[in-house]
Amino acid sequence: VSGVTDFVTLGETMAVLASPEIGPLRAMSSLRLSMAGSESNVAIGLRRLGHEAAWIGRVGNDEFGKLIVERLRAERVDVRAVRVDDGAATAIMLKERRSADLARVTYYRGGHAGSRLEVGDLDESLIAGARVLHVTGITPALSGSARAATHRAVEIARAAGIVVSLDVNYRQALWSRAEASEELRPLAAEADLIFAGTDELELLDGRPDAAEAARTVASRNGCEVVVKLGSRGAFAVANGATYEEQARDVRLIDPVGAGDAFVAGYLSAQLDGLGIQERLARGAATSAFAVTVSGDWEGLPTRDELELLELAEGDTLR
Ligand code: KDG
Repeated sequence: VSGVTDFVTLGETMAVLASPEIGPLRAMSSLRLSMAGSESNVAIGLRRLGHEAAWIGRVGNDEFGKLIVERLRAERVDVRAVRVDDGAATAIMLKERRSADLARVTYYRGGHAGSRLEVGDLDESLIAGARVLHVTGITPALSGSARAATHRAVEIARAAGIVVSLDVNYRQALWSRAEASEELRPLAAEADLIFAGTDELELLDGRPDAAEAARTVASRNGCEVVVKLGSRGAFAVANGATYEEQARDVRLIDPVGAGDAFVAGYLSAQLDGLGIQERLARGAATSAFAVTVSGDWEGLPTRDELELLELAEGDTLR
């Protein structure tokens, strides 16, 4: 089956309990309930930009699991391959605004439903029929079965000849740098497109200099490497050339999810057949939208909103 969807991804999505205000969590009298997961954040981003997108994962048979599936459905993400696991609860992520500029995230996710993802959960025809498979370094950190599922998904995608995208997304709460490096190097070798932060590139290549490491990984693996620099923008290396893009100058409210928004923008432009410079520009635009709103994905733009960034500060749309 081909042309089933533009984009497919897999991973763990959690319930989110977020502080509405700045300060330690214990000082709050209420928390905002939502959900997030790096991979489903990207799926929502692509969907809002008008692409088909599917998410594969497990949720618990509980209120949080229902919340996740309902929100994804409301965003029109394809959830046909989502499994409800009776044997474990949906994981939770706490988000604290410890200071105006510092977010702190705590996970309650060891052994929860999402980490029980396994090879049998993969919808092979959905993956093989997509144009892009996107995986992150979070999923293989969750469990042995989630790791095997990640590898199998990549194998299916490679066999079908579709683009394999990997976001390194190192999470120190889940594994050590040494473990991540050992696991992610072979995964990166299978990817056509790698997204990484500067400190994450070091996991794929010992070189401390990001530009040098990006060039080495790109030429060794024969792939495109995109390095996210946060407020300093991003650059990409492909076929020996380097492309740069500045970040948009916006007021930062919540940086969590900026990387996923960037990936969604970049992949959207790629699906539209645009070149690397335009992919970087769309990534910069989508991440600018994401960081100006609290929530990991709530601020992601629709396609017709993209141009709003060009309006002058303080403008009102009438
Ligand atoms: O990139 C943002 C994600 O990290 C967040 O939404 C939750 O998937 C998540 C994680 O593992 O931290």
